[in-house]
Amino acid sequence: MKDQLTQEQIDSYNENGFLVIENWLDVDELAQWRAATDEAVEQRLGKGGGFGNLNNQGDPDNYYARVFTQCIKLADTHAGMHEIMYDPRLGKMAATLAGVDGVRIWHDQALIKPPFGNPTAWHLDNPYWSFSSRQSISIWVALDDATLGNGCMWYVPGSHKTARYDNVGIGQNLSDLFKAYPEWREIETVACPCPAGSAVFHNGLTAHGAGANMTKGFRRAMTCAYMPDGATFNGTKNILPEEYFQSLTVGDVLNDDTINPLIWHKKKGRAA
Ligand SMILES: O=C(O)CCC(=O)C(=O)O
Ligand SMILES: [Fe+2]
Repeated sequence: MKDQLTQEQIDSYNENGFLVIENWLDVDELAQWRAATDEAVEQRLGKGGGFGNLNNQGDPDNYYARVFTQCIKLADTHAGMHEIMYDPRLGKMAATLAGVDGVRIWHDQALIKPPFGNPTAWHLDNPYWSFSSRQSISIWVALDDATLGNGCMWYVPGSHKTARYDNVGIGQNLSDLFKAYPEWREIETVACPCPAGSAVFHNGLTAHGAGANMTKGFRRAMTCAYMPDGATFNGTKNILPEEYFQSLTVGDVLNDDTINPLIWHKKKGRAA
């Protein structure tokens, strides 16, 4: 794993709101990530896989179900995925790029764009979540070559700097986000095709989307979203368990290690 970041990469992330690290995983690591993802997704979608509400395949014919198969919090139900996601090297890279002292896992998620899958409409991530931070960050790891033809990631560079908390759902209109941010229509978008095993990091306020999958193959990605340690509850439920959600007051620090494990902290090292 290419886990060392250069100042140039950090500067580029800060400037653009995203960063591609090609061939981030070596061949063996990629095989491990693929195997864990395939198995964890298969378990989750299968009968009795638990966490039934944490995938979007309830009606496989609806539009969103054909954007990608989305399975959330796989590290909670699959030991191999737990090992991958709790690797403090991921947390250190995320914290270093985000410029924060420590990060907690918000949620992991597999995003598998099927053959001939729908595009992923332009959107922001952080407004979906239960905390608001201009330094939230996600890692998106290509498990297949991500190409212009099968739905690689696209970004509006620099949009994280001017994003407000207005957002749109990932619906059928690719362009809805630009109704809220007409000023972004003037910015040249950037495509991020990359070989399998590459990592793409993005800020939770950077506008992004992905094209349709025009090919007969799958475009698999395994991702994880991170919350800066110390972030506070904003009133949104998102993935919080009902009981915990009910116990919170806006402004409370989201520091329950069972729900949002601290995977790396500058002072504490690996805390979870
Ligand atoms: O994989 C995709 O199509 C979209 C990914 C995405 O929106 C994300 O990782 O935040
Ligand atoms: Fe996203």
